[in-house]
Amino acid sequence: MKVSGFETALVDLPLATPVKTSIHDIRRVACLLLTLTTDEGVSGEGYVFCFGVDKLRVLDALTRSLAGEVVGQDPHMVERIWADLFRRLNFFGQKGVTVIAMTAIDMALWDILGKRANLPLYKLFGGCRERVPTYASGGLWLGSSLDELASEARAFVQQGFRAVKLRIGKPAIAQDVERVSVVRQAIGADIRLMVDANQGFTVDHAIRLGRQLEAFDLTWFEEPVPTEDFAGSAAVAAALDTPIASAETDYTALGMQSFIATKAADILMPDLQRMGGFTEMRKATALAGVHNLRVSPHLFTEHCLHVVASAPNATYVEHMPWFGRLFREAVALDQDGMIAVPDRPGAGFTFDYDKIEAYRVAAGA
Ligand code: SMN
Ligand code: MG
Repeated sequence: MKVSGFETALVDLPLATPVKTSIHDIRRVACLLLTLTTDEGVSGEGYVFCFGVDKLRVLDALTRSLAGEVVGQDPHMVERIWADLFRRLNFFGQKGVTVIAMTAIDMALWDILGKRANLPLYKLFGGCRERVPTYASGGLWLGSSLDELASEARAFVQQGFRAVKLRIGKPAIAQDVERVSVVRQAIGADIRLMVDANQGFTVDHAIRLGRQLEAFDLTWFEEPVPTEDFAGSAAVAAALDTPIASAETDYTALGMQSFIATKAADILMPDLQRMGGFTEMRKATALAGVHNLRVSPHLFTEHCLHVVASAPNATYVEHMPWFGRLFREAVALDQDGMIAVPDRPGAGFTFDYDKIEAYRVAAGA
C-alpha cells in the first residue's frame, strides 16, 4: 500500500461563547483538515488547529511542503515517516509550528492503518479499557459571573458529566476561592472538580491560593505558573496536596521529560498536535507511565479516546465541544459520565464535508 493523494482543506469555526482564560480571548478556531488517500482505496484523515486564518495558512503551507516525503510511502512505515519528517524540519526547530505541521499527517497515517487492519486505533495500539472517563471543559470560563458559573456547572451535571473544569486566574485570591466554592456547591461533593489557571499566577500566589483550595477536594490544579518555570511549578507541586497538572503547552516526549525530570507536575497533559500525532503521543504517555505519572491528554477529544483507552496510566479525556462539528459521528456520554470508545475502524470519526462547507476558507497563495 502506498500513499497516493495528499489534500488539505481549511475551515474557521465560530465559537458560541467567547473563551476567556488567564491568557486567552478566543472567538474562532481555525482548522486544517488533511486527507491522505492510498493506491488501495483506503483513506485517512487528521486535523490540527490554531487561532486566526492567516496563521492557519502558514501551517497549511508547511504541512503541504511535506507532501513529497509522504506520497509514495507505505503508511505502515509510520515510525520511519515520523522520524524523517522530524529530521527534515530540524532546521526550523523541534517545537512549535514544525511539530504541528507533522501532526495531521501522522494522524491520517494511523487512521489508514486502523481502517486497513479493520480495528479501532485503541485496539491496534493495544487496548486497556473500552470506556474512558471525561470532564466537561467547554465552559466555566474566567469571564463568567458567579451566577453563570453556578448555572453552567449545574447544566454540565444535568448533561451527565461526572467531572467539570473551572478556569481561575482572578487578581485577588478571595475571588478565585469564591468561584471554586460556588461551583463546588452547585455540583455537590460527588462530582469531580478541576481548576485551570492557564499559567496566570506567580509561585507564591499559586501556593497561597492552592492552600485555600485544598478544602474543595480538587482533582487537579492545572498550569498554576508559566509553563517554562519548571522549578516554580515543582515548588507549587511540593507545597500542595492537590495534584498539579501541566505540560499541555510543551512539545514532544522530550518536553514531557522536562516536566518529569524537574517534578514540575503530578499529571502530564500532552497535546496531540504538540506531540506531532499518535506516534509520539504514545511514547510520551508511556514515558510518563515508566515514571508512574498519570496522563490526561489535552483537547482532541475524539482522537484522544484511543490514547486514554490504550494507556494504563491515562485518566480523563478532555471534553471540548469545539471540533464535534467537523465529524459525521459524535461522542456520547453514558450514564456514568464516561465515553464509549467507538469500535469503528481507525479513529472512528470522519469529516462531514456537508457540514464543514459553511466554514470553509480559501488556502493562501
Ligand atoms: C484551554 C484550552 C483551550 C482554550 C483555552 C484553554 C486549556 C485546557 O488550557 O486545558 O483546556
Ligand atoms: Mg489547560
